[in-house]
Amino acid sequence: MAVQRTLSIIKPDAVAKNVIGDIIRRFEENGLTVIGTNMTHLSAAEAGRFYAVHAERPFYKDLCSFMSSGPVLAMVLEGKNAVALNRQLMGATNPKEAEAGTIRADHADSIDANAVHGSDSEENAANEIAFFFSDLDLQSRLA
Ligand code: IDP
Ligand code: MG
Repeated sequence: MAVQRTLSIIKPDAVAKNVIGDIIRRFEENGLTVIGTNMTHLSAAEAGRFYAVHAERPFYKDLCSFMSSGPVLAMVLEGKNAVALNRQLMGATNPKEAEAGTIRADHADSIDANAVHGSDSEENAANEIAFFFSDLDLQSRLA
């Protein structure tokens, strides 16, 4: 398994619940390393740019409004198979379908307010990381 980087976002609902530490603990205990963090409050236009791939979906406007409703914590995670591993730790998009013990099963209230974002491919991860970070912001700690 190759070492990869992926983007995680702790969404406004989970930041408001003060569970940043619990979410990061799950990443670290499962072999992922946090190599960059950026807490920011996106404007609706910035959220719209980040989620441009969903522009035609019926939930796009609500998604942009939710993602700009409060601060988020964007993070770059590094580790073996990081893209799929992060998705596995997150659980399904709809928390009602998320496997027990996943971040969304434990912290998400609905398909809208679902606690975390995670890149879904290595290619999207590279683009999403570049949205929030410059290379100079990342501190790889590979042996
Ligand atoms: P993902 O976050 O698990 O990758 P995506 O399909 O990429 O899920 O959708 C992006 C985000 O858009 C979801 O996390 C969720 O917040 C929102 N979303 C997706 N599908 C729906 C829906 O059917 N209704 C409302 N919001 C949705
Ligand atoms: Mg997605």
